[in-house]
Amino acid sequence: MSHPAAPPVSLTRHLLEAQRAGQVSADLRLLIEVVARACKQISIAVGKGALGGVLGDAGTGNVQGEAQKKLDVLSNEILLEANAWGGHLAGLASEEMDHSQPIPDVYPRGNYLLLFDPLDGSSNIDVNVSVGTIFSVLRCPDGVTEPRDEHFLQPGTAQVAAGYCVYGPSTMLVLTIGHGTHAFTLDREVGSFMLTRRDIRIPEETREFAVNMSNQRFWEPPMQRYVADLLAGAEGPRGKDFNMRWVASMVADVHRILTRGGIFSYPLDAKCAAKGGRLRLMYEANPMALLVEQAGGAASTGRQRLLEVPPTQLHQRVPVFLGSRREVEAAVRYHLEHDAAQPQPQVA
Ligand code: AFP
Repeated sequence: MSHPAAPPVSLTRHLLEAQRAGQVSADLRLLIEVVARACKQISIAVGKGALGGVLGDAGTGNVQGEAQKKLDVLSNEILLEANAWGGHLAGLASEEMDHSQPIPDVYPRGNYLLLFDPLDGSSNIDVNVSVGTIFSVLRCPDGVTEPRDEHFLQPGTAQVAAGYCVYGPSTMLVLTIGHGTHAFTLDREVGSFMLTRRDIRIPEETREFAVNMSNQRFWEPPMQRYVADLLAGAEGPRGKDFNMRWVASMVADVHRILTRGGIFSYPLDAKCAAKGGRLRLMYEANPMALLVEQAGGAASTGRQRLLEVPPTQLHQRVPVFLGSRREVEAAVRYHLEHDAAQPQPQVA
Protein backbone atom coordinates (compact mmCIF):
# COMPACT_ATOMS: atom_id res chain seq x y z
CA MET A 1 0.00 0.00 0.00
CA SER A 2 1.55 3.30 -1.00
CA HIS A 3 1.81 5.93 1.69
CA PRO A 4 1.08 9.58 0.90
CA ALA A 5 4.27 11.58 0.62
CA ALA A 6 5.08 13.35 3.89
CA PRO A 7 3.78 16.94 3.73
CA PRO A 8 6.54 19.47 2.96
CA VAL A 9 8.00 21.12 6.08
CA SER A 10 7.96 24.90 6.14
CA LEU A 11 10.47 27.04 8.06
CA THR A 12 7.68 27.90 10.49
CA ARG A 13 6.93 24.24 11.19
CA HIS A 14 10.65 23.40 11.46
CA LEU A 15 11.13 26.15 14.05
CA LEU A 16 7.96 25.28 15.98
CA GLU A 17 9.11 21.65 16.24
CA ALA A 18 12.54 22.90 17.38
CA GLN A 19 10.83 25.05 20.02
CA ARG A 20 8.79 22.06 21.26
CA ALA A 21 12.06 20.12 21.47
CA GLY A 22 13.55 22.91 23.62
CA GLN A 23 16.13 23.81 20.95
CA VAL A 24 14.94 27.39 20.43
CA SER A 25 13.03 29.96 22.49
CA ALA A 26 9.83 31.61 21.25
CA ASP A 27 11.69 34.93 20.91
CA LEU A 28 14.56 33.39 18.91
CA ARG A 29 12.03 31.60 16.71
CA LEU A 30 10.30 34.93 16.07
CA LEU A 31 13.66 36.61 15.36
CA ILE A 32 14.57 34.02 12.71
CA GLU A 33 11.12 34.23 11.09
CA VAL A 34 11.39 38.05 10.98
CA VAL A 35 14.83 37.86 9.37
CA ALA A 36 13.52 35.28 6.87
CA ARG A 37 10.63 37.59 5.99
CA ALA A 38 13.07 40.47 5.45
CA CYS A 39 15.16 38.22 3.19
CA LYS A 40 12.04 37.55 1.09
CA GLN A 41 11.65 41.31 0.63
CA ILE A 42 15.34 41.65 -0.30
CA SER A 43 14.97 38.73 -2.74
CA ILE A 44 12.13 40.58 -4.48
CA ALA A 45 14.18 43.80 -4.70
CA VAL A 46 17.28 41.96 -5.99
CA GLY A 47 15.15 40.02 -8.48
CA LYS A 48 13.76 43.17 -10.07
CA GLY A 49 17.28 44.11 -11.24
CA ALA A 50 17.31 47.02 -13.66
CA LEU A 51 13.50 47.18 -13.59
CA GLY A 52 13.51 48.09 -9.92
CA GLY A 53 15.68 51.17 -10.26
CA VAL A 54 17.93 49.79 -7.51
CA LEU A 55 21.12 48.93 -9.40
CA GLY A 56 24.29 50.98 -9.28
CA ASP A 57 25.95 53.04 -6.59
CA ALA A 58 24.09 54.85 -3.84
CA GLY A 59 26.64 57.67 -3.93
CA THR A 60 27.51 57.02 -0.28
CA GLY A 61 30.27 55.11 1.53
CA ASN A 62 30.25 52.86 4.61
CA VAL A 63 32.49 52.46 7.61
CA GLN A 64 34.55 49.96 5.59
CA GLY A 65 35.49 52.78 3.22
CA GLU A 66 33.55 51.01 0.46
CA ALA A 67 31.14 52.68 -1.99
CA GLN A 68 27.63 51.50 -1.14
CA LYS A 69 25.34 50.06 -3.78
CA LYS A 70 21.71 51.20 -3.72
CA LEU A 71 20.76 47.61 -2.80
CA ASP A 72 23.24 47.63 0.12
CA VAL A 73 21.36 50.59 1.59
CA LEU A 74 17.89 49.23 0.75
CA SER A 75 18.68 45.77 2.20
CA ASN A 76 19.99 47.37 5.37
CA GLU A 77 16.83 49.46 5.72
CA ILE A 78 14.61 46.39 5.17
CA LEU A 79 16.37 44.50 7.96
CA LEU A 80 16.31 47.47 10.36
CA GLU A 81 12.58 48.09 9.83
CA ALA A 82 11.63 44.40 10.03
CA ASN A 83 13.43 43.91 13.36
CA ALA A 84 12.48 47.14 15.15
CA TRP A 85 9.00 46.41 16.60
CA GLY A 86 8.95 42.67 17.41
CA GLY A 87 10.27 42.90 20.96
CA HIS A 88 12.76 40.06 20.35
CA LEU A 89 15.91 42.18 19.97
CA ALA A 90 17.88 44.47 22.28
CA GLY A 91 20.07 45.83 19.49
CA LEU A 92 21.55 45.22 16.08
CA ALA A 93 24.77 45.83 14.12
CA SER A 94 25.37 45.93 10.39
CA GLU A 95 28.30 46.03 7.97
CA GLU A 96 26.64 49.17 6.60
CA MET A 97 26.50 51.07 9.92
CA ASP A 98 29.46 52.57 11.79
CA HIS A 99 28.12 51.52 15.20
CA SER A 100 25.51 49.16 16.63
CA GLN A 101 22.00 50.49 17.31
CA PRO A 102 19.76 49.70 20.31
CA ILE A 103 16.12 48.99 19.42
CA PRO A 104 14.25 52.34 19.49
CA ASP A 105 12.78 53.24 22.90
CA VAL A 106 9.25 53.26 21.47
CA TYR A 107 9.41 49.47 21.08
CA PRO A 108 9.92 46.70 23.67
CA ARG A 109 13.38 45.15 23.78
CA GLY A 110 14.26 41.45 23.93
CA ASN A 111 17.30 39.40 24.87
CA TYR A 112 19.06 38.98 21.55
CA LEU A 113 21.59 40.89 19.46
CA LEU A 114 21.44 40.61 15.68
CA LEU A 115 24.44 41.24 13.41
CA PHE A 116 24.26 41.14 9.63
CA ASP A 117 25.85 41.87 6.28
CA PRO A 118 22.66 42.94 4.54
CA LEU A 119 23.92 42.30 1.04
CA ASP A 120 27.18 40.39 0.72
CA GLY A 121 28.87 40.22 -2.68
CA SER A 122 27.20 43.43 -3.77
CA SER A 123 30.00 44.15 -6.26
CA ASN A 124 28.26 41.38 -8.24
CA ILE A 125 24.84 43.05 -8.23
CA ASP A 126 25.27 45.03 -11.45
CA VAL A 127 26.49 41.94 -13.34
CA ASN A 128 23.57 39.76 -12.17
CA VAL A 129 25.63 37.28 -10.17
CA SER A 130 24.33 35.65 -6.94
CA VAL A 131 24.53 37.72 -3.75
CA GLY A 132 23.24 37.11 -0.24
CA THR A 133 22.41 38.23 3.28
CA ILE A 134 24.43 36.88 6.21
CA PHE A 135 23.25 37.05 9.83
CA SER A 136 24.44 36.09 13.29
CA VAL A 137 22.53 36.04 16.60
CA LEU A 138 24.05 36.53 20.07
CA ARG A 139 22.50 36.86 23.51
CA CYS A 140 22.43 40.34 24.99
CA PRO A 141 24.53 40.17 28.18
CA ASP A 142 22.40 39.90 31.34
CA GLY A 143 21.45 43.25 32.81
CA VAL A 144 22.34 45.22 29.67
CA THR A 145 19.38 47.36 28.63
CA GLU A 146 21.27 49.82 26.41
CA PRO A 147 23.52 47.56 24.27
CA ARG A 148 26.59 49.22 22.85
CA ASP A 149 29.31 47.99 20.47
CA GLU A 150 31.26 46.29 23.26
CA HIS A 151 28.28 44.07 24.15
CA PHE A 152 28.42 42.60 20.64
CA LEU A 153 32.08 41.60 21.02
CA GLN A 154 31.46 37.91 21.79
CA PRO A 155 33.36 35.00 20.19
CA GLY A 156 31.70 32.94 17.45
CA THR A 157 31.14 30.09 19.91
CA ALA A 158 28.59 32.35 21.67
CA GLN A 159 26.28 32.49 18.63
CA VAL A 160 22.83 31.02 19.31
CA ALA A 161 21.88 31.06 15.62
CA ALA A 162 23.47 31.90 12.27
CA GLY A 163 22.43 31.79 8.66
CA TYR A 164 22.45 33.26 5.21
CA CYS A 165 20.01 33.77 2.39
CA VAL A 166 21.47 33.31 -1.11
CA TYR A 167 19.67 35.15 -3.92
CA GLY A 168 20.55 32.86 -6.82
CA PRO A 169 18.52 31.00 -9.45
CA SER A 170 16.48 30.03 -6.40
CA THR A 171 16.38 31.91 -3.10
CA MET A 172 17.59 29.67 -0.27
CA LEU A 173 17.84 30.23 3.46
CA VAL A 174 20.53 28.15 5.20
CA LEU A 175 20.24 28.13 8.99
CA THR A 176 21.63 26.66 12.18
CA ILE A 177 20.37 27.04 15.74
CA GLY A 178 23.12 24.73 16.99
CA HIS A 179 21.42 21.47 16.00
CA GLY A 180 22.74 20.89 12.49
CA THR A 181 22.62 23.01 9.34
CA HIS A 182 19.46 22.96 7.26
CA ALA A 183 18.45 24.54 3.94
CA PHE A 184 15.09 25.99 2.93
CA THR A 185 14.06 26.98 -0.59
CA LEU A 186 11.67 29.87 -1.14
CA ASP A 187 8.39 28.76 -2.71
CA ARG A 188 7.54 32.05 -4.40
CA GLU A 189 3.94 31.01 -5.15
CA VAL A 190 3.18 30.29 -1.48
CA GLY A 191 5.68 32.81 -0.10
CA SER A 192 7.19 30.30 2.35
CA PHE A 193 10.65 28.85 2.85
CA MET A 194 10.34 25.06 2.53
CA LEU A 195 12.83 22.56 4.01
CA THR A 196 14.78 21.08 1.09
CA ARG A 197 17.95 19.81 2.79
CA ARG A 198 17.94 18.56 6.41
CA ASP A 199 21.22 17.99 8.30
CA ILE A 200 23.66 19.05 5.58
CA ARG A 201 27.02 17.19 5.76
CA ILE A 202 30.08 18.60 3.99
CA PRO A 203 32.30 15.85 2.45
CA GLU A 204 35.50 15.65 4.52
CA GLU A 205 37.75 15.55 1.43
CA THR A 206 37.59 17.74 -1.66
CA ARG A 207 39.17 18.44 -5.02
CA GLU A 208 37.87 22.02 -5.30
CA PHE A 209 39.26 25.23 -3.85
CA ALA A 210 37.98 28.82 -3.87
CA VAL A 211 40.44 31.72 -3.65
CA ASN A 212 41.07 35.00 -5.48
CA MET A 213 44.23 33.94 -7.36
CA SER A 214 44.99 37.53 -8.42
CA ASN A 215 46.27 38.09 -4.87
CA GLN A 216 48.82 35.25 -5.11
CA ARG A 217 51.93 37.46 -5.14
CA PHE A 218 50.71 39.19 -1.98
CA TRP A 219 50.14 36.02 0.10
CA GLU A 220 52.26 34.82 3.00
CA PRO A 221 54.76 32.04 2.12
CA PRO A 222 52.67 29.15 3.60
CA MET A 223 49.66 30.21 1.53
CA GLN A 224 51.82 30.46 -1.60
CA ARG A 225 53.16 26.94 -0.96
CA TYR A 226 49.74 25.51 -0.12
CA VAL A 227 48.16 26.76 -3.36
CA ALA A 228 51.23 25.87 -5.46
CA ASP A 229 50.83 22.28 -4.24
CA LEU A 230 47.11 22.34 -5.14
CA LEU A 231 47.99 23.58 -8.64
CA ALA A 232 50.72 20.90 -9.02
CA GLY A 233 47.89 18.36 -9.09
CA ALA A 234 48.35 14.59 -9.32
CA GLU A 235 52.09 14.87 -10.08
CA GLY A 236 52.57 17.15 -7.08
CA PRO A 237 52.74 16.57 -3.31
CA ARG A 238 48.94 16.33 -3.00
CA GLY A 239 48.73 13.45 -5.50
CA LYS A 240 45.41 14.59 -6.97
CA ASP A 241 44.12 17.24 -9.37
CA PHE A 242 42.10 20.16 -8.04
CA ASN A 243 39.46 22.39 -9.64
CA MET A 244 38.98 26.09 -8.79
CA ARG A 245 35.90 28.26 -8.37
CA TRP A 246 35.70 31.92 -7.25
CA VAL A 247 32.37 33.80 -7.35
CA ALA A 248 33.61 36.78 -5.27
CA SER A 249 30.38 36.47 -3.30
CA MET A 250 31.12 34.65 -0.07
CA VAL A 251 27.51 33.47 0.29
CA ALA A 252 27.58 31.83 -3.15
CA ASP A 253 30.99 30.22 -2.59
CA VAL A 254 30.04 28.92 0.86
CA HIS A 255 26.70 27.62 -0.46
CA ARG A 256 28.54 25.61 -3.12
CA ILE A 257 30.85 24.18 -0.43
CA LEU A 258 27.92 23.25 1.84
CA THR A 259 26.34 21.59 -1.19
CA ARG A 260 29.29 19.61 -2.65
CA GLY A 261 32.36 20.25 -0.48
CA GLY A 262 35.45 22.37 -1.11
CA ILE A 263 37.65 24.84 0.69
CA PHE A 264 37.09 28.61 0.66
CA SER A 265 39.91 30.94 1.60
CA TYR A 266 40.44 34.66 1.92
CA PRO A 267 43.89 34.62 3.56
CA LEU A 268 46.00 37.46 4.78
CA ASP A 269 47.75 39.28 1.96
CA ALA A 270 50.12 42.26 1.92
CA LYS A 271 47.25 44.53 0.84
CA CYS A 272 44.89 43.69 3.71
CA ALA A 273 47.28 42.45 6.41
CA ALA A 274 47.32 45.83 8.16
CA LYS A 275 43.53 45.58 8.58
CA GLY A 276 43.74 41.97 9.82
CA GLY A 277 42.29 40.45 6.65
CA ARG A 278 39.57 41.10 4.06
CA LEU A 279 36.46 39.48 5.53
CA ARG A 280 34.67 40.70 8.65
CA LEU A 281 34.69 38.47 11.72
CA MET A 282 31.38 39.31 13.42
CA TYR A 283 28.90 39.13 10.53
CA GLU A 284 30.70 37.20 7.75
CA ALA A 285 33.31 34.76 9.13
CA ASN A 286 31.62 33.77 12.42
CA PRO A 287 28.15 32.94 11.06
CA MET A 288 29.65 31.04 8.12
CA ALA A 289 32.03 29.21 10.45
CA LEU A 290 29.14 28.05 12.67
CA LEU A 291 27.11 26.86 9.67
CA VAL A 292 30.13 24.97 8.31
CA GLU A 293 31.07 23.36 11.65
CA GLN A 294 27.45 22.33 12.25
CA ALA A 295 27.64 20.61 8.83
CA GLY A 296 30.76 18.65 9.83
CA GLY A 297 33.27 21.02 8.22
CA ALA A 298 36.02 23.17 9.75
CA ALA A 299 36.73 26.92 9.88
CA SER A 300 40.09 28.48 10.74
CA THR A 301 42.10 31.69 10.46
CA GLY A 302 44.90 29.45 9.16
CA ARG A 303 46.32 29.31 12.66
CA GLN A 304 43.34 29.00 15.05
CA ARG A 305 39.67 27.93 15.09
CA LEU A 306 37.66 30.87 13.74
CA LEU A 307 34.87 30.56 16.30
CA GLU A 308 37.38 31.09 19.12
CA VAL A 309 38.86 34.38 17.84
CA PRO A 310 38.32 36.94 20.64
CA PRO A 311 36.70 40.02 19.00
CA THR A 312 38.14 43.46 19.82
CA GLN A 313 36.25 45.62 17.29
CA LEU A 314 32.79 45.45 15.72
CA HIS A 315 34.11 45.59 12.13
CA GLN A 316 37.23 43.54 12.83
CA ARG A 317 38.62 41.59 9.85
CA VAL A 318 40.12 38.11 9.89
CA PRO A 319 41.75 35.61 7.50
CA VAL A 320 39.35 32.79 6.58
CA PHE A 321 39.77 29.12 5.62
CA LEU A 322 36.57 27.05 5.78
CA GLY A 323 34.96 23.97 4.24
CA SER A 324 35.86 20.28 3.96
CA ARG A 325 37.43 19.36 7.28
CA ARG A 326 40.46 17.42 5.99
CA GLU A 327 41.34 20.14 3.46
CA VAL A 328 41.10 22.95 6.04
CA GLU A 329 43.36 20.86 8.32
CA ALA A 330 45.84 20.54 5.44
CA ALA A 331 45.89 24.30 4.84
CA VAL A 332 46.39 24.94 8.58
CA ARG A 333 49.31 22.45 8.63
CA TYR A 334 51.13 24.52 5.97
CA HIS A 335 50.75 27.62 8.18
CA LEU A 336 51.72 26.00 11.47
CA GLU A 337 54.72 24.18 9.96
CA HIS A 338 55.88 27.46 8.41
CA ASP A 339 55.54 29.30 11.72
CA ALA A 340 57.37 26.53 13.63
CA ALA A 341 60.30 26.76 11.20
CA GLN A 342 60.76 30.51 11.81
CA PRO A 343 63.65 31.59 14.03
CA GLN A 344 62.23 32.11 17.51
CA PRO A 345 62.77 35.62 18.95
CA GLN A 346 65.74 35.54 21.34
CA VAL A 347 64.56 35.98 24.91
CA ALA A 348 66.49 38.97 26.33
P1 AFP B 1 31.52 43.00 -1.62
O1 AFP B 1 30.31 42.81 -0.76
O2 AFP B 1 32.17 44.33 -1.48
O3 AFP B 1 31.31 42.58 -3.04
O4 AFP B 1 32.63 41.99 -1.03
C1 AFP B 1 32.29 40.62 -1.05
C2 AFP B 1 33.27 39.92 -0.14
O5 AFP B 1 33.24 40.50 1.13
C3 AFP B 1 32.97 38.43 -0.06
O6 AFP B 1 31.64 38.15 -0.25
C4 AFP B 1 33.82 37.85 -1.17
O7 AFP B 1 34.24 36.54 -0.91
C5 AFP B 1 35.01 38.79 -1.22
O8 AFP B 1 34.57 40.05 -0.69
C6 AFP B 1 35.46 39.00 -2.63
O9 AFP B 1 36.68 39.74 -2.56
P2 AFP B 1 37.42 40.08 -3.95
O10 AFP B 1 36.58 41.12 -4.61
O11 AFP B 1 38.78 40.58 -3.51
O12 AFP B 1 37.51 38.82 -4.74
